[in-house]
Amino acid sequence: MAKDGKGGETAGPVWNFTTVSQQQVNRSPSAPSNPNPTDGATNVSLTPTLSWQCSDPDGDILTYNIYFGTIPNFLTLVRRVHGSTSYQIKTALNHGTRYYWKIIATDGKGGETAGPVWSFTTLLPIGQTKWRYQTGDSIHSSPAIGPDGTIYIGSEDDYLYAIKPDGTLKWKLKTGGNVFSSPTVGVDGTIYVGSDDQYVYAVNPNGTIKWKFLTGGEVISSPSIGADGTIYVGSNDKYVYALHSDGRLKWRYQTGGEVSSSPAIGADGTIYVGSSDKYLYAIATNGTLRWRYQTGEFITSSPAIGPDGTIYIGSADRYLYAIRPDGTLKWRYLADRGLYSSPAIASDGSIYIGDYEGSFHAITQNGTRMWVYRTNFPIVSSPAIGADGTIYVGNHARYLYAFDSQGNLKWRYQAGGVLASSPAINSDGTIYVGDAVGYLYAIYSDSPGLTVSSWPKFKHNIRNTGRLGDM
Ligand SMILES: [Ca+2]
Ligand SMILES: [Ca+2]
Repeated sequence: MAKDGKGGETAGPVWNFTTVSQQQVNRSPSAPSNPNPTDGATNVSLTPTLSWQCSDPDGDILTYNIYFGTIPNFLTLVRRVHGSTSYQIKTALNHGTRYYWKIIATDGKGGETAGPVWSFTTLLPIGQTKWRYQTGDSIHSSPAIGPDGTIYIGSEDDYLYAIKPDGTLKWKLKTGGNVFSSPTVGVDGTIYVGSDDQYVYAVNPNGTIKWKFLTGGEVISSPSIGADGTIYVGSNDKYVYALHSDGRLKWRYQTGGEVSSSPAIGADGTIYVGSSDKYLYAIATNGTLRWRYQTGEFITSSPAIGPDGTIYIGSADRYLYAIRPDGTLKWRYLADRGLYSSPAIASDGSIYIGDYEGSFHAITQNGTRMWVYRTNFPIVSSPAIGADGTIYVGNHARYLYAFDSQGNLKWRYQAGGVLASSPAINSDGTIYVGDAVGYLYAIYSDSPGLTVSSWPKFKHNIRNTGRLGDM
């Protein structure tokens, strides 16, 4: 009402308002939460069911817009579901891929709440090819993996190869003969390898020769590296060589036969190596003989060393020998045929080795048989044991086998040629192995690297250093 103080008076209309009750204000849904697969999950199925939790404070039935994709900022609406908090992806996703997803909840009354972006990674195609690289001739050499993930392997096309983790060539270095020898990588990245041209090569990580040392025979043995950087390697001239890291001769020790076995270095620096003269040798770091142990046939197998210092080595006489550090026999185990490959040791101390009959043996620390898997084709590849206990080994039937610790076949991978090369397991689960038609394979596995044991593979570790305790 307005008065002007002069008698004039005009009444306006009556206005009113009502307070709105809280029930009538629409409230937005809560933020979607509790995703499944959980945020950051790995090894997720290729057809996962996505689920989440969400509610509306008003009890509204919610509709969810599902955004999905491989680029977090560019997710696309793939589905709208009403009243349900799950959705199964029916078209298989890609293996080993990280996917991102987000839920936007709407209540049909204008209320809308977006959840955070979640992600998960699908499982890898276990037992399938990641890539393969073809060299010019057969591969009997076993791969070593450098600190940057480069894979080094020799081929009978006379080259040492450096292959990038994506399967492309980094460089190759021509030697004067077949490279049967398996490369070894030093802590500084230097690669050491032997060749049929009778040289031991030290190669810089860029593929240039640092030095080469001439022996008197083919170098099939794989170099091992002592704690002080000394390089130990056998030659078919019957000698075991100790070389300074600059390539000078430190000493050499003459055995009675060709030394294609690769040295294993014990905790005290003792060098253990087999010879075709049937003996296992224990040589002190100064080049003198500590002892030798005679087996019944020639030795091409390379020693593995147990957690208690026991030396395990196979002989062509069909026995796996367990020799105490003082050179006395602990036990011997009879295989089905000659042993030409090398044992590996699991985290519980059990020993694995394959024989030329094709039988793969699991043996306790006491020398008794745990199980045998008969592949029926010769095994000259040495096993590698994964962090999950899976054992990988190749055979002449062109298969790479994956056994569980009970001796059950998990899967097998068929290569193009005989697998005489011994597998290496990278920390990401990729298995590298070469075959007799010249391919280096990268194969997916679910073993996150090597098992923690005293000797999980040929040459002890992925760098092939052959020294107990070396990482
Ligand atoms: Ca609402
Ligand atoms: Ca050749």
